[in-house]
Amino acid sequence: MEDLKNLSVDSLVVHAGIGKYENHPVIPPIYQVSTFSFESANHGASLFAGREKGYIYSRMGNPTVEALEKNVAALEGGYAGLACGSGMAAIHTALATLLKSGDHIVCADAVYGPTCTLVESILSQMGVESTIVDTSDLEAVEKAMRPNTKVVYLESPGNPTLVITDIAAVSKIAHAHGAEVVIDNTFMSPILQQPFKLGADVIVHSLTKFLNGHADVVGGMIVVKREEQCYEFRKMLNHLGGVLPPFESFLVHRGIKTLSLRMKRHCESAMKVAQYLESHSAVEWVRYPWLDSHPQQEIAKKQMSGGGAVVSFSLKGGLEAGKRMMNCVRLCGLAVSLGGVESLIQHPAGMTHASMGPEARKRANITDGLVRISVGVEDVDDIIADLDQALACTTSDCGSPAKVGVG
Ligand code: LCS
Repeated sequence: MEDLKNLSVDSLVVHAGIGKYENHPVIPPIYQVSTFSFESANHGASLFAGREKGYIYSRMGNPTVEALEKNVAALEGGYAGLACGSGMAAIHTALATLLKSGDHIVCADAVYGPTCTLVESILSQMGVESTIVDTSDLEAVEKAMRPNTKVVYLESPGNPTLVITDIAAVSKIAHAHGAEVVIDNTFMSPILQQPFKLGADVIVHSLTKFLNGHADVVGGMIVVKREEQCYEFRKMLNHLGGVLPPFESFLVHRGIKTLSLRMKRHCESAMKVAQYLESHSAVEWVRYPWLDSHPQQEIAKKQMSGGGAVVSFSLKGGLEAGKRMMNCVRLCGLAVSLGGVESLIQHPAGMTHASMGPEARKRANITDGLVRISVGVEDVDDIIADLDQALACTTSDCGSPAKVGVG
């Protein structure tokens, strides 16, 4: 990767990670194999002992998967990537590497619902203590730190409230207490936010979202910053076993080639959608990091280079009006997930964040009326026209129109 060092991220998306393969294909071929043969018994033993480099078994390493890992590591400016079978597998593997029984984690309240459940209900069964805080409140983070705190975990912007955490400031606090910062950079992708430059130690991604971008793969990635972190993470992934298969790796790597183009379009369109919603008389409030009305807009502009694709809002008619609107979209899909080329709309309290329970949602400011839209790359006027007709449904009896788009 030495020769890629001076390339901008727009070039890295296309070129990083691609190795040299038999017959010189310009992209990595799909090594759809579970196991690799040895030249001799001694060669096999030598690979297992780490005396020689080479492939053994695809859970332990595969050239197609490795190409993707190198690509994402280069985009994030990290030392290595570890491709996982889902975003949740990446989060679990990362936390299992860094935490043991008796340790303590400080976790942001505004995170993807199952992440909160993993920390509060599953890691706790393994003896890991947790404190959930609003990480945008630096005093609260400082107060939550204990002598046994090993990890501060956060998303910024948080899913789905889009609350922004000052990553550099939280990293300073964590490091002063000997803890590492793990950040889920899914909502921004390395195009819009580079957490290692702000002090984070480990980055996780749901590849399912922007990096793949085409709603056809579930995957995850851990990126470590330093060489010395690598061995323990790889060992944990290899033993927990939640790796990403070669075909999925190929698809994600293919998707990443257009990541910076897509992110530019997502940001432009999401800003227009956010402004449209903010001007609509049926809308109570809108959250989007680039709007002047966002309470942490200043920090957002300091650490991000775009507002992303996700817009959250609430209607004056509350949950019932929100449901009516979601039932009436025709171009936008009524589906969970985000970051794909297609616009998707969903209801966090009833869907993505249902597993957290009402108290955890209240703590994270996820109101029952909050609706989340992931703005895709369709013509933004078509997206706004769809939202406009769906909002009109909230005040008139429209019948139940059949969907013409996705979902
Ligand atoms: N991190 C974030 C920020 C996420 O939004 C998600 C999934 C995950 C991790 C987990 O990734 P997965 O295992 O699904 O690849 N978020 C979803 C959402 O908001 N709607 O559906 C899934």
